Amino acid sequence: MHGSAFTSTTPDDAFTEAWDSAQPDPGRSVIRVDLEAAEIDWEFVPGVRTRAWAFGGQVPGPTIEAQVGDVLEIHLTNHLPEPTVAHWHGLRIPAAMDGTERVQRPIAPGETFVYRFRVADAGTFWYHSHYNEAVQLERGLYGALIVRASDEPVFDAERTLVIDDVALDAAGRIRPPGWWIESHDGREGSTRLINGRVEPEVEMAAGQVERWRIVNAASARYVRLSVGGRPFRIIGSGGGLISEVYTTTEVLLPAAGRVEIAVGPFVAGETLRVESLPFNRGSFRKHRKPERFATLRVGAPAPSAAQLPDRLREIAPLVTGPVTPNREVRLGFTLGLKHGVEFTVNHEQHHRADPVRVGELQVWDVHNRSPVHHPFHLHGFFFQVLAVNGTAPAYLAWDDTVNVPAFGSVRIAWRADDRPGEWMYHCHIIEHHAAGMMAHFEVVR
Ligand SMILES: [Cu+2]
Repeated sequence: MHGSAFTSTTPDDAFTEAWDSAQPDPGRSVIRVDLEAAEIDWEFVPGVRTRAWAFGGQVPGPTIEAQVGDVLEIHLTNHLPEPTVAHWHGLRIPAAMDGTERVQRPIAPGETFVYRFRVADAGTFWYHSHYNEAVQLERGLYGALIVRASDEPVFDAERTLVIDDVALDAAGRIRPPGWWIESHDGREGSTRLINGRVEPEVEMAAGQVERWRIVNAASARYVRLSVGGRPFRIIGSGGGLISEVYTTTEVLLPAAGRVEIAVGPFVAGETLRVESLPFNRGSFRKHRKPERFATLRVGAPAPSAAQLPDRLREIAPLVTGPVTPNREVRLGFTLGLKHGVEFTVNHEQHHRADPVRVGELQVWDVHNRSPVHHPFHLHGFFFQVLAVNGTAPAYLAWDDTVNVPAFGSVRIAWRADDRPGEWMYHCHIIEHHAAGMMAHFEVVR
């Protein structure tokens, strides 16, 4: 990793400033959450006890819920045998609270660290370890984080589905990280999980419409989500509600991606497969058949009070006409001794990128110079996708994670609000990130 001094403030000063600035809006509150990271026994598969690592004694960790304008005060105690940190994926919080090794000393075994920040945006976010991630994320150190606005669309029910997979050996133990194929593909396990359980059954009432908040917490797996092949409506992405309802029968969730969908109504007695359709992301491991994550059973009818407007949110486009990008990000790879395949940004592992000035429009072309897809994640800020392989997306949205297709490119636009400090972007295939496909940069005033 490249050493780089903090030029504006020292981390301690930045941390104190962030702490002091975390005040709830009028009428909102400070929500204290006590989280313990510890080794537990967990039944990913019923009857099979697996040593896992978890927040709050469960996989996923407890869903943290708040309203826009609340302050979350999260006391994280580390009972693991090694250090950890927690990253608040998608939240626009001060750099000092971002939960990476760049902005804080890792939390040693036995230590407690307190994160404190105001939540500014409604949406489906998640938290996860950002330390030794190939091990810690795989073992279960992740959870959902839901922030609601005061005027959400009305549904009959809401559920949060956190997708993952785990690679278990015959004795039910999590396999240690592999080498050549796994360093290229990233870790994929054949035990497919929703909310920490293998292919669970989900039941909903006939005639009702539910809001499903879906998080892909897998280390590497892409999920081309289908609900029995039926149409569903996309209402949200990584950065909250999208501009207008988009009806489809499938949606691609790269690693770390989130989507919110309106599901139903269905007829009593129906059984639907919640599954991933075949998808080729360029990995050695192929997904040629649909793979089931859950079974949806439709029970007795119940009255519906769901009201979903077509227009969900006003999103002002950051770019309207032709525009010249001010930065190129090139995702590439090289062969090396440490991981077999070393992954790079602009030909450098753990790249040091140019600073970004507060308020200045950023238009970045992210080029993928490799034969595998990469999910590009920007910490701490939302961007708008302007084009994927030259084509504008179907709807306007805010996102923090976007798939960059193999040998393809994505153009994004974003603007840093006034949160100076050290930030990063990286591929969210955990093994690619670890092997160098990441960059640090500073946001400066
Ligand atoms: Cu990657």
